[in-house]
Amino acid sequence: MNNIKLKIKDKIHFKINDKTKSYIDKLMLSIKNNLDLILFLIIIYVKVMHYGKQISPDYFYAKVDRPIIASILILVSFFTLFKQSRRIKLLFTLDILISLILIADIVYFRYYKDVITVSAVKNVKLLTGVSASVKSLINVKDFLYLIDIVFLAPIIKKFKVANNNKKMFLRKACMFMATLLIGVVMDTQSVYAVSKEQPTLISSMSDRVYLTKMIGNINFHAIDAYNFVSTSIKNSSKLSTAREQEIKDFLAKNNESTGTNFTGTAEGKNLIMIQVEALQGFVINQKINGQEITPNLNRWVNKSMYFDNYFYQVAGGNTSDAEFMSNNSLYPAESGAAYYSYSGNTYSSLAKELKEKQYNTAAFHANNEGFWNRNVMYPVQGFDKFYGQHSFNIDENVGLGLSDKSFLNQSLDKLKTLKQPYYSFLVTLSSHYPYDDTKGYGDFNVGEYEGTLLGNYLKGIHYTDQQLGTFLDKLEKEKILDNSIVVLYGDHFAIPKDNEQELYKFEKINNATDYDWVKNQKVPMFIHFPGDENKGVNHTYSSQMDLYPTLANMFNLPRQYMLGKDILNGNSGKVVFRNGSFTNGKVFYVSWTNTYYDVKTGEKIPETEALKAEKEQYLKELQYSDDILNHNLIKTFKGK
Ligand code: GP9
Ligand code: MN
Repeated sequence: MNNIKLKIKDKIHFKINDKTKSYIDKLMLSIKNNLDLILFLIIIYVKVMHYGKQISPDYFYAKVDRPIIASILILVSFFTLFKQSRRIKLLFTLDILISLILIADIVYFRYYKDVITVSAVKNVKLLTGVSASVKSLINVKDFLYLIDIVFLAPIIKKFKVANNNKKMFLRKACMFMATLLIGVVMDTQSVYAVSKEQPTLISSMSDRVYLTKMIGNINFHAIDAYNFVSTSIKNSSKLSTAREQEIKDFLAKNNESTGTNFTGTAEGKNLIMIQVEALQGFVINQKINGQEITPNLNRWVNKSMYFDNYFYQVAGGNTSDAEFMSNNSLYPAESGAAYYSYSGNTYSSLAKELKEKQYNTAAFHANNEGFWNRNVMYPVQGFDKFYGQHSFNIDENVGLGLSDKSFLNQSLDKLKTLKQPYYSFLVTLSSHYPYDDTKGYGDFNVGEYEGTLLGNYLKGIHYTDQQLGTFLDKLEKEKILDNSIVVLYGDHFAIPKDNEQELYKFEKINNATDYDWVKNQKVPMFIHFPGDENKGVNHTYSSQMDLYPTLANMFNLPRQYMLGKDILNGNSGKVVFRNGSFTNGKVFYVSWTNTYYDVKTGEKIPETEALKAEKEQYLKELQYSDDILNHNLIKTFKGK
């Protein structure tokens, strides 16, 4: 009996062993058949992770391995379709290519604290710093990215490729589908998570290092390449002659002189333009607990021509949109940031036109140079010099980076070295959302707002006001203002829609409507003339789109491609927002509810034929702006 039992056991054991063995054999064969793919996945994963750790030793997004693996799987999937002999060579070449990109990225990061984009490569001649010092930026360790290539080359030569059998095609197709699907699903999940956390980050590419930290280097370059190609296609596709003519006619009409007030009054003078981070209109001439929030700006507002109905119109490009509009009088991009998507275009920017008049032009902003693609866009817009993070001694941080105090002090020293006449464009940083870095400005008493976003903002903007005051006073004392025009304005809102109730409470607005929201989306803007001339308040409804035409008239610059208006001539109160909302100073149209409000009473009013036509006209103008950007029309028009 026992014997029989043993025999049966043996048989089963033998059978299992047989089966396991055949499975193991199959598995081994399958591993051997795909060894190149597996190895590629591991090698590239290690390299991309290593790069990620180098750009962010302090913080590395914990789940980044997921999008990194996903992106490599997508790459790998296409190679499953090739014969192994062919595939090995292709994967090897791709390994070399990715390694070189990683080396370039790491070298670029060392200088710019940023990730390379196609447009940066295209504009490499314009990039200051990195092109001049590539040698000194390269580290011997960087070549470790190529170490596997040295070892793999001889192995690949000797590697025996497994035999292909007839079933191969079907198997290949299944493998391709499976790998691609897994990669795409995993990648989509990661990209979706990023778009949930920061909705505009992917389209605007404002902070590329952060984005790369979240989705990995391969995904970043894939998105960037896709964006570049799609913009290039739009750029090269031709508009119909009729449409081109229509835009040309509109521009000609829109750029006609509307009067001679202030024409040429600033010619030959320096221009010092200061864009202030998150300076929103409601703080001007306001007090909290009996103290002025912005005592210095209030003082300078009184010494200047002050525009108290000046709106910001930024869209997906936020700060960079404010810069873009103020320097070009073109609307922000339909989606994303023009500073990123249209950095390959030709512009007739303020700096460019002033340069034609022998001005020296310089931009100052102490954040890393690649943020908002400034290192590309400043030269494109005609700035000879860009004093970015590398040009400043980062000796004190408040908020996002160098404190406004130190930034403005150091900028003043640099400004004094510029040959006159000059155009200096300064962009501040400290008063950046979420305004919770109280190191520099903790002692301003905001009473009941203590600990709230609005309270923190009041402290933050009070701090920046102090620094701006000191800067402007110094300019005056050192007689720089005798021969300079100073323009100061806020880039965009400070209080986001999420915190609107805090704003309404501060403004003592009960039962707020959309109109209460939109009418608060103003930023201060003033133009200071030598000797405090022309001081006073100008109530014209105006916007960031109007700054360049206004300055063009004052500095006698050609006005050909601007979509805004000269605020000091004519009586138009037109302000058009990127989402199609608009105001003309009498009526305010809110596009997201399709509602018109009477500016004087704040009451809703019905749409009239005239208002409808006006609305449609403004939508048309936004499309003209899009066409100008998408088809690089300024280049076309200039060429003709
Ligand atoms: C970054 C700074 C802030 O350099 O300009 O940009 P924002 O986040 O306000 O658009
Ligand atoms: Mn900003």
